[in-house]
Amino acid sequence: MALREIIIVPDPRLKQVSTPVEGGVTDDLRTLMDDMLETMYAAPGIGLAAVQVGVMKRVIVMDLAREGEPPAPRHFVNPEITWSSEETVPYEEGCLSIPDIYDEVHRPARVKVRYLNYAGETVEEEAEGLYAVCIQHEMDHLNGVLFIDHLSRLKRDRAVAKVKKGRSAKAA
Ligand code: K1U
Ligand code: ZN
Repeated sequence: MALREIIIVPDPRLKQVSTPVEGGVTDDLRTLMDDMLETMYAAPGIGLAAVQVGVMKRVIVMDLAREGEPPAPRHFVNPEITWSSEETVPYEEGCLSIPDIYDEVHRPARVKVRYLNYAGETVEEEAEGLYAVCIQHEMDHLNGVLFIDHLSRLKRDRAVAKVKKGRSAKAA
């Protein structure tokens, strides 16, 4: 396994739509997902989309285990949201590609998601709570959408400016 670099706003790759995986779940794809999980745990984070390590494929990893619980890695290849609830809920989101910025986003409270798992099997399940929030945040990444795109233009521009300023201060 290997750590990969997480790309940060305003990297233009974060605004691109990722491409479906063709040919099923291969050993090369499993290596990518292993690397993504290692990178996500090191960050630390609870989810990561392949685009965030510069790979434009429709692949997501996630682990929602709480501190003290055993790891519970999840792998999503070509995920699709097949149903969303009318009811929405707010959640204070963060993003590893927008460091140190957190804000409230409203999203459907429950979704149904269909995807290929690590073994290449098709899974369809209903997500709620943090799982629903996180899968929608990560699916947004696959479509070139960031959580700050759900905020006002003023908040979005301020967030990007703050990240840029932080990075130039670190580089100096
Ligand atoms: O996609 C990402 O950038 C990862 C992001 C996922 C996410 C967080 C919150 C709501 C929706 C999606 C993160 O993991 S940000 C870091 C984070 O939430 C966290 C870090 C350490 C412990 C617990 C949470
Ligand atoms: Zn994110």
